[in-house]
Amino acid sequence: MFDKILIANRGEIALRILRAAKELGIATVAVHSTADSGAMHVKLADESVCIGPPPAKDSYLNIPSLLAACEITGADAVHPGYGFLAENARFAEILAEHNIAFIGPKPEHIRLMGDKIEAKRTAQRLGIPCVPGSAGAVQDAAEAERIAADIGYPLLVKAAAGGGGRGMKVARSAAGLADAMGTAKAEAKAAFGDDAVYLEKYLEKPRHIEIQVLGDGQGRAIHLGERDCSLQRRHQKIWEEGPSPALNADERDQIGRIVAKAMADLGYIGVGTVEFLYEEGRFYFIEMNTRIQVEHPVTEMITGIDLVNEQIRIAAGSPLTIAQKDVRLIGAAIECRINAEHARTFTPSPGRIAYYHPPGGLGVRVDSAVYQGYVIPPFYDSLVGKLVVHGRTRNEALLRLRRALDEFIIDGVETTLPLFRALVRNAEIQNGQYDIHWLENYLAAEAAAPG
Ligand code: MV4
Repeated sequence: MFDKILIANRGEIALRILRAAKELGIATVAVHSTADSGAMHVKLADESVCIGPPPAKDSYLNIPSLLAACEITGADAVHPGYGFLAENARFAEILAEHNIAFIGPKPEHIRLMGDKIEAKRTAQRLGIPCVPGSAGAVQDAAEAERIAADIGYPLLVKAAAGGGGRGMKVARSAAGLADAMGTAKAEAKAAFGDDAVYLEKYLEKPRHIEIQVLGDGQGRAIHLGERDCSLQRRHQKIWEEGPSPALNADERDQIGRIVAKAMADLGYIGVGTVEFLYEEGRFYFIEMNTRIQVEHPVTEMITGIDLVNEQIRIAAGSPLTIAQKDVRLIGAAIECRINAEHARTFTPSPGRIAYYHPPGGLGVRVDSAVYQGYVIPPFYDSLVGKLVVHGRTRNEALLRLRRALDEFIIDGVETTLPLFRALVRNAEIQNGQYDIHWLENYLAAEAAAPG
C-alpha cells in the first residue's frame, strides 16, 4: 500500500480523496495554487506545497511543479481526481518513469478512450452496442455522403478528439452535410489541434445513461449500476440520479454485464464510466471516461462502496474484493451540483461566503470544501458543492431532496439552489419524464415566460 498520496487537484474532489486516504492510513500531500492557500484540503492534509500562481496552466496543469512536489515530499502515488490531468496519459507515463504510482488506469487505456474513434472501435470489438455510423474518421463531404446513404439522416458529425459535446454538428440532409463537415473540422482543429471527425446517426431524444465499472486489471471487472445524467445545460451535468427512472432490472443487468465483461477482457484498471445514449429501449455507446467522476457519490449511496478507496487499493495492486453477485443496488440517490452561479443566467458569482449552513439528516450528504468566510476564487470551475440524497425509493429521495434544498443556506454569492428547488417540485422531473433536451427547453420556456 502507498505511504503518501499527493492529491493533484483542488476543491471538493481533493477533500474527497484526502478523506479516503486518511481512512486507509495513508499520509496526504495537498498541492495548491496561491489562490487556494486557504482551501480546506490544504488545512486537513499532512503536508502542503504551493505549486504556482492561480492560472491552471501554471499550477494544477503544471507537470514539472507537480513532480517537484512529489520529490520534495516523497509522495509515492498521485491521485489526479477529475478534470485537470485526470485523463492525461502523458502525465501518467511521466509519473511511472519516476516510479510514482498514478491512481488510475493504464496510460494506453486513457489514450485509447481519449480518441473517440478508437474508443468506439474498441467498444464494438468488445461487444458493446454502439450508434450506427462511420467505421472511422471521415475525410470529406463526398465520403460522408456515401456513408449517409447507408445510415440515413439526421447525422451527427463528431470530433475524434472531442467529447463532452465539443465539436459536434448535426446534418439533417445532404444539403447541410458539407457545411456540417466543414464547420466541425474547423472547430475541431481550433479546439483540439486535430480535425479528425466521424459520423453517427443522430438520436433525437435520448437519455444519457452511464454505467459505473470497477476493474482490477487482473481479469476481474464488475459494474455498479447506472446513473442517469440527462439533465444537462450546455453539456454540463447539473442533476444526476441512480437508478435511471427509465430502466428496469433486466435492462440494467444486461447492459451492466456486457460492460463488465468488456472491461475485464480489456484488462481495465480502476474506476471507469461507460457512457450511453438510451432511446426506445436500446443502448448506444458514445464515450468512456477513465476517471472518477463528479457524480460518483450517487453510486456510492446506492451500493455502499467507497469508489475512491477502491481506486487507491486497486492502484496499489490489490485484487477486486467485491464479486458481481455481492453488489447490491439499494434505493435511489440524486445529486445536485450546486454552483456559484446565477440560478437563471448561470453567470459565475465568485466571492466570499458570508453565511453557510448545509443540510443534514438521514440519507443526506454534502460533498463540499467551502466554509463560512471562504472566498470562492474566480479562476476555476464554479462548483460550491454536491448535495446528494438517498432514499429507499425515488419518491423518498425526492422528498428528502426537497427538504434538504429548503434547509441549505449559502449567502454572499449567487447559487443555483433556486433552480433545484424548482426542479424538485416539477411534475415531469418527479415522474422521471425527461431526456437530454428537457433542461434547456425548460430554461428557455422559463426565460420566455412573462414576468
Ligand atoms: C450524440 C447525441 C445524439 N446522437 N450522439 C453530447 C456530448 C457527448 N457526450 C455526446 N453528445 C451527444 N451525442 C448521437 N449519435 C446527442 C448528444 C448530446 C448529449 C448527450 C448526452 C447528454 C447531453 C447532450 C446534450 C446535447 C447533445
